[in-house]
This record gives sequence, structure tokens and C-alpha cells, in this order.
Amino acid sequence: MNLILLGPPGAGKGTQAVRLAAYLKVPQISTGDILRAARQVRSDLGRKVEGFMLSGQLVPDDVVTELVRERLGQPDASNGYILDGYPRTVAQARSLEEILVKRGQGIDCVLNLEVTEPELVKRLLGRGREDDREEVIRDRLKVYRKQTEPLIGFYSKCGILRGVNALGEMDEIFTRLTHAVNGKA
Ligand code: B4P
Repeated sequence: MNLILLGPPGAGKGTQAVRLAAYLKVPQISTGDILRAARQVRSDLGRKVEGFMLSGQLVPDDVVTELVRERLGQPDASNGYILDGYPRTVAQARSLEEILVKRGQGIDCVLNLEVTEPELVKRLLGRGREDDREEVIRDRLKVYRKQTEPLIGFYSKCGILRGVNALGEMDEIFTRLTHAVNGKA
């Protein structure tokens, strides 16, 4: 199964992607994790993306799409995957479509994690990553509304979007997500 986890920063995409990956026995492909790993080893890519990430901006589409294209070509992704945090712009969604058409694949389901803004801010301040400072969080939420939220309309038109209430206990949210994946919600 090929899934996309969509949602604002702090919605719990990474948290739930790990659980869903174990449940579905497919890899979790997190562009955020790949970019952070590149920064940690101070690679050319890491240096290139650092400023964007620390200021709460999205990394340029072409950079992220190239990472995803390469990652989807790895053997463990041949039987399905969970895309966590990609696509984040309509341009990325179109590029993903092109990549998948070439591979003879499609997306089965897009799970949209729905969380209120005050809860997002609370969660991100609690996580305390270096891009989780209050002013950067506000900027990330603005970027989300402008650049990522349009994907809700994009995937709803394709008929594969499922909205999931992502407020509450993590176990409870996981159950809702599995129901959505299995077409029970
Ligand atoms: P990401 O790494 O994708 O992170 P995120 O959106 O901030 O968080 P996520 O939704 O995964 O929340 P999490 O589970 O951690 O992106 C970071 C940056 O990378 C972006 O700002 C951008 O610069 C760059 N980037 C990544 N992908 C990109 C792309 N495609 N294009 C361009 N740039 C890209 O949860 C957050 C916190 O909430 C955690 O502390 C967690 O424990 C807590 N939490 C989770 N569920 C909870 C619950 N139910 N109740 C209470 N707390 C909960």
C-alpha cells in the first residue's frame, strides 16, 4: 500500500508514520528525517537546506523531489511505503505523480491529520526541536496554510483523501488511522 500522511507541522505525521509503517510492514519515508540526517553529517545537501529549515521555510521543491525519487527507487520501497511530509506543495504533488506514473504506481490513500492551531503550537513547543521556537512555529504555520493546505483540495478532487481527527491520545489516533486505511472510516 502506498500512503501519504498530510497535515500541518506538529500534527503527528512522524509519530503516527512510525506506527503505521510497523502495522503495514512498509518503510516510512520522511523527507524531514532525510533532510535532518543530511544536516547532521554536514553534507553539501545538509548545508544547502539548513537555512530553510531553521527559519521555518520549505526546502526548494526540486531538492526534496530528487531525494524522494532516489528513495522510492530503493528495493525496500517496491512493496509500498508511507510518505511522511511529502508532498508539501502542489508542485511536489505533480512531480510525485510523474515519478509514480513512470514506475507504474499510484497513491492508494492520503490521510490528512486534522489538529487545531493552539494544539499544534503546544505540541511543537513541547517537542523543542531547534526549529520549534515560537516565532519559527508561527512562520511554519503560515507556510503550511499558503503552500501545503491547497493539497487538501488537490487530493480530495482525486477522491483519495481521508480526513482523520488527530486530537487525543496517540493510540486512539492510530486506531482512527487504521480504520481510515482499511476503509472503515
Ligand atoms: P517534518 O520533519 O516533516 O516535521 P513536522 O511537520 O514539524 O512534524 P510532524 O507532523 O511530523 O510532527 P511529530 O510527529 O514530530 O518537517 C520539518 C522541516 O523539514 C519543515 O519545516 C521543512 O523545512 C522541511 N521539509 C520536510 N519535508 C519537506 C518537503 N516535502 N518540502 C519542503 N521542505 C520540507 O509531532 C510533533 C510533536 O507532537 C512531538 O513532540 C510528538 O511527540 C507530539 N505529539 C504527536 N502526537 C501527539 C498527540 N496525539 N498528543 C500530544 N502530543 C503529540
